[in-house]
Amino acid sequence: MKEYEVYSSLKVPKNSKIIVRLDGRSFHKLAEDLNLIKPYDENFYEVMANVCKDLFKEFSPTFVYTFSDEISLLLDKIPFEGRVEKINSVIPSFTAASFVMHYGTDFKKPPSFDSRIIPVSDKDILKYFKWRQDESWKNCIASYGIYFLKSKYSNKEANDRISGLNSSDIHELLYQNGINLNDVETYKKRGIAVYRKNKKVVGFNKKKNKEQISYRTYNYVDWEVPKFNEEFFEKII
Ligand SMILES: Nc1nc2c(ncn2[C@@H]2O[C@H](COP(=O)(O)OP(=O)(O)O)[C@@H](O)[C@H]2O)c(=O)[nH]1
Ligand SMILES: [Mg+2]
Repeated sequence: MKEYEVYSSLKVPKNSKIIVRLDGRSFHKLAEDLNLIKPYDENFYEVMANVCKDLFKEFSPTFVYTFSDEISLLLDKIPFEGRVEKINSVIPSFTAASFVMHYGTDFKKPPSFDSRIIPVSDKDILKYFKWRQDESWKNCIASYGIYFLKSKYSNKEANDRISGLNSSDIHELLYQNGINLNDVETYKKRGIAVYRKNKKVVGFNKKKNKEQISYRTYNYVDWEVPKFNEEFFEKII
């Protein structure tokens, strides 16, 4: 029967880094069920950041990035010998389980995440994460925009109005009404990243009878990421 498992030999390209992107399934519904605060629920973001930390510990990616209900993992060391079925099943199920554990509440329905694999060359990495960060910013504008319009109009009217506006129109509309998006917290605009950092450790060398400095790596959750640029990624990758 083993020969019926026709997809089991499908593998990611050899010698290529990959990005795995996970996205919460029907999280607009889950947001309603859990009464998530609009436009941004800080606890939800805390939970997603903790899920990223779990992913970091389990799969040793080089970089993890999250905003809204999505997470991207940059993997240098490819797990499961590159088997697509394994990567696209174990990582999203681990993610959903971690999400439930950190949320610590009763769910109306079990949450799930979809998963896709994107092989990338080194020059694509910055391009990819800039693309997702641009989406984070667009999402920020749209979320504040619809939140504001729904505070003034019916849901239908608010939806109709926002569909005729592009991001800069919404930004301007909010600004005219005293909401300056430049002042909102960085993570809402630019997302959250997890990566390795060096920590300076000052110890004492008894033999030499003097202080000794060493460096230890640790997993850092960055709530204040800059606009992604080459310099930022040079330090990480
Ligand atoms: N209220 C609230 N909802 C959120 C927050 N973050 C994500 N969401 C919801 O999650 C959805 C994610 O978008 P998308 O993946 O396109 O929708 P999906 O197909 O329903 O998962 C958003 O449309 C919101 O409804 C948050 O901080 N607060
Ligand atoms: Mg989703």
